[in-house]
Amino acid sequence: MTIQLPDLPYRKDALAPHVSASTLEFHHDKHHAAYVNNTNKFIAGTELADKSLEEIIAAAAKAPDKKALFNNAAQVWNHTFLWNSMAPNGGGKARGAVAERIEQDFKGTGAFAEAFAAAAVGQFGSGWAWLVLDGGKLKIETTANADTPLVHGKTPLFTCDVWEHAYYLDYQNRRPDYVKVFLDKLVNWDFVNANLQRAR
Ligand code: MN3
Repeated sequence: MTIQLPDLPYRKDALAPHVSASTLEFHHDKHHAAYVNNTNKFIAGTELADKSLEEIIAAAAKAPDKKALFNNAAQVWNHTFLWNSMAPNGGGKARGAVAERIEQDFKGTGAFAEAFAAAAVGQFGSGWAWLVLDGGKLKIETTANADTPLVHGKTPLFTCDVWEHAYYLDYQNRRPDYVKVFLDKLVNWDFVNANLQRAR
């Protein structure tokens, strides 16, 4: 079994003008594809060759000599999760079950959006901002580089990629503008609710 590059769940121009077709072309067809290819090279002929992506990530996370495999495999997972975290006509006020949880755990949508943006903008260097379920509570977290809440016993609900390759073509150095648009226009609340439902 080899790890496959999944298709984007929408056309490359579906998120424009918030994320351009050109950004998605580089981000999916070059960056995500490279992580997939590297992962397959690392696992070829090893005991991990027939494992699922999640099993590969878990095994590599525990092995200090498999850091490069971890980085690539986790980035494969994080990017597939990212594509589904965004949707055309997404963003804005949370809907469904997660909306109630945001009210409870963050004292409202406005406070949530402010805290998420501060975390995403404040992540120094490359990484990810996440809404996760941790011990039954919603929390905002950031991870550096390829790190993922999956290996820290938390359930990711959605993520925003804050590596420069995610926004530089459209926003140059203006990460705060990109994060604001991500929250206002892109978050796929149906995906968030499906993840929340599955975690119960
Ligand atoms: Mn990326």
